[in-house]
Amino acid sequence: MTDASIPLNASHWGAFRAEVVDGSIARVLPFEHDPRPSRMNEAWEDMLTAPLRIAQPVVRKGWLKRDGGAARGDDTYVGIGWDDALDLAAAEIARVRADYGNSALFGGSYGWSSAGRVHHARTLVRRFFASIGGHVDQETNYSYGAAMAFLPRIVGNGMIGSSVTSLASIRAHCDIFLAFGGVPAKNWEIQSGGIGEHRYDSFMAGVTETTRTINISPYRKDVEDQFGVEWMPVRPCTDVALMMALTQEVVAMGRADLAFLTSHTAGADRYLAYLAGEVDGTPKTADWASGITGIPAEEIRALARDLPGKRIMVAANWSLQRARHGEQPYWAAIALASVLGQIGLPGGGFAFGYGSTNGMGNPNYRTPLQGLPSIRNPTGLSIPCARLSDLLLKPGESYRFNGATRTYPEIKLVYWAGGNPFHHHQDLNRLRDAFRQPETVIVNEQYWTATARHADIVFPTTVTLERDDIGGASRDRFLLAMQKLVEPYAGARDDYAIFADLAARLGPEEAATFTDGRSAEGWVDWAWGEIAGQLQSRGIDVPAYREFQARGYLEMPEPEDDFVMMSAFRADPVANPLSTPSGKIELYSDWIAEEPDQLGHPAWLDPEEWLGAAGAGERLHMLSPQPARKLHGQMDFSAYSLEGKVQNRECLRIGPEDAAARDIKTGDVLRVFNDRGACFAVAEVDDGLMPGVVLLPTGATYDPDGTCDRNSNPNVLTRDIGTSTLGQGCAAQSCLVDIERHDAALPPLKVATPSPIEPLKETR
Ligand SMILES: Nc1nc2c(c(=O)[nH]1)N[C@H]1C(S)=C(S)[C@@H](COP(=O)(O)OP(=O)(O)OC[C@H]3O[C@@H](n4cnc5c(=O)[nH]c(N)nc54)[C@H](O)[C@@H]3O)O[C@H]1N2
Ligand SMILES: Nc1nc2c(c(=O)[nH]1)N[C@H]1C(S)=C(S)[C@@H](COP(=O)(O)OP(=O)(O)OC[C@H]3O[C@@H](n4cnc5c(=O)[nH]c(N)nc54)[C@H](O)[C@@H]3O)O[C@H]1N2
Ligand SMILES: [Mo]
Repeated sequence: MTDASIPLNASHWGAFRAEVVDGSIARVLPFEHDPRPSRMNEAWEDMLTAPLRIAQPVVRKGWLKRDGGAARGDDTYVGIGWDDALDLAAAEIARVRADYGNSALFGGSYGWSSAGRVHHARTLVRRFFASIGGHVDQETNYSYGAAMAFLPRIVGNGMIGSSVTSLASIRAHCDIFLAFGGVPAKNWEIQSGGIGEHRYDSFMAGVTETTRTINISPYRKDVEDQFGVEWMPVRPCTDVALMMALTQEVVAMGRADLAFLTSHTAGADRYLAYLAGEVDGTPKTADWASGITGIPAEEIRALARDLPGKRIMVAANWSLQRARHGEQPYWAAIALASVLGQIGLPGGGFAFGYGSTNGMGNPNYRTPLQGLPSIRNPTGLSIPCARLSDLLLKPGESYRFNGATRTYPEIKLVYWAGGNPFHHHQDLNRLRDAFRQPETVIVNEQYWTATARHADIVFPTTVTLERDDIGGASRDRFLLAMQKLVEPYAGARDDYAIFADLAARLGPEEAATFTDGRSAEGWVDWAWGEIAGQLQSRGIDVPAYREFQARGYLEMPEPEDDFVMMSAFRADPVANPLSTPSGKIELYSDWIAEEPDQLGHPAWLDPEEWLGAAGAGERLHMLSPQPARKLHGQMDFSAYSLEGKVQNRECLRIGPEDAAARDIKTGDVLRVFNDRGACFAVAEVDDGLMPGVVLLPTGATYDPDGTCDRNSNPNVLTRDIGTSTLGQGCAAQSCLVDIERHDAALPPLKVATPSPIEPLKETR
């Protein structure tokens, strides 16, 4: 039993209580109200004192000698005191700002950082740069960037994120739940901001209780076996063809909901003409889709026959759109739900992300959260986040994004805090070249990540157990107190203190704008005041902050739980139009038709790297899903993460036929490669995988030796290209690889130990 008097803290993988004895963690206990706590909490002890924790500010030797970035990623560091480090960094920011202007400063800092809202690193980076005249920022995200950019024109705002039709509505009304990408349990270990309750079991039990559920995915285990759902294996990046064929078969049966198409959609005639083959001579039939998806045509026809007249939820994970032309399966899902007349009905329609993160389908508790207020970026400049390498490699070049043409500014200084681009970006060897372009790279990190190893100045930062904060998520029942439990490790300081000290060195006005006269503790008090005000206006009793902290959490009242996406629009599309150009669901969009690679309606557009590609030959389609034992690259070094590895390398799942064809068995060391790079992994033969597809999760720390990663980071293999000019999202899932057994010894990992650091005196 968890003792509720032990202090509480929280992370993106859950709340927990931690007992501290003599300044170090003796025990980590699950939060008493969490029905399925994550084992990732076991990593906390390693995270506090890991050998990879950064102990002091450091500067790269080559940078001190003005090497122009040549040795970035391969260099030695020198230790330096805080005052000197802050002086160096502030002087460099001031120099770049004076010589080139604020548009030469990049402070994108995409990344998940930690759960607390006050110490949210990315918010602090943005606030810092806004306080000193602005910077180049990043917009959209890696999770569902393609959807963020284009969905507003198709179905209006607010259709991506957590506002999906509730589980209660699905349980009560849905007949068939089409789960494109499944509902993997491991993704439900995570929820941004902090989790009180992991609800995977109740979600899946609720859906499957009354509803026929079909896991449409290359991987059977994208739904836990215990729920006994049907499995329809589909080749990666081809869901759009299946969705179009289902739509066309329903239309051909005379079962399309023409009344709904007329009253609630625009451009249906053009899409239906395309499906009928009137645009390119190819009707998008089950037989046509079979050749693309690998699903027998009769199975597609049988499923199409089952759909009309029933309540259907077309659910797709975010993974489907992290692929070349990832906009298309989402648009085709919306079109399928439209042709079936399901949108806005209880338990029906479309929704994105039920399988992507904890709490999807939860009621909206409106759990209030408050970080530091943002300040408008004076330059107004940003890039779609996944165009990072292009930004650094192609200054002055123009590109299309979201219906407009933009130009990449020339970046001289990169500042990152709270994210790990050498974990998250595609084609890491290209990113390594890109990171050698700027004059200076500054990183705030807790650990010697691959990104810290590519910086010129590294500031060691605290982890959540070393500071007070407030966490939670709007669709979680608990507002969570995050209590400081231990003093900061070695020389680590809060990001807030680092930015406040840098701002002070850049000028009094800068400092005043950044801090607004508050310390970090002052901001926590302020945030609590804001939160308390919001709760009191809803008639909720709020304790004083200290009392909240002592209890560890505040429980939100149970709200109404019958949310149905787009129900008001369904009921009266004239009174409640969508925020699209036509006010309706756009199945044809003039705006999209103007892009050179688009047809203006959902379409099968060649994803280039997929199993049906000309020249795919014997290559395998590598998917790089989210890792089960960690959050992205975080905790890669923890015992819990290592327990899932073999020989310190990540396991690559491969189907029995593909393994046999390559003489591979479980436990064999593999070299995975393509013309962008190579890495190592250990085979795990898995009967849940369809032929031709392998899974290598993200998260292993990039450890480059030329273009080969000594470790298992799939992003040395993925392609660095936008989903399309619409969304410019991350297209990691469109990736072909070769695999061979590697019988020679594995190279030792350099990233298993901290970067080499020398005392400063040797270089000055
Ligand atoms: N191939 C492939 N690549 C992908 C994906 C994929 O599916 N396939 N998925 C993509 C997706 S959806 C995402 S969201 C990204 C995730 O990519 P990231 O969000 O960049 O990954 P994290 O490892 O969570 O990086 C957060 C970093 O912040 C540090 N950190 C934590 N707390 C703090 C703090 O308080 N202060 C500071 N300064 N640092 C802190 C952590 O140590 C960690 O290194 O990856 C993307 N990349
Ligand atoms: N444990 C854990 N959970 C996480 C995270 C983590 O780091 N660790 N990260 C969180 C974050 S930031 C995000 S954005 C979400 C991401 O949520 P998702 O993007 O939904 O997650 P993925 O794990 O990339 O993919 C889920 C499944 O989709 C299937 N899939 C991939 N491509 C295709 C395709 O083309 N068609 C079909 N039908 N299926 C496909 C794969 O089999 C994969 O197992 O996960 C969150 N949850
Ligand atoms: Mo994400």
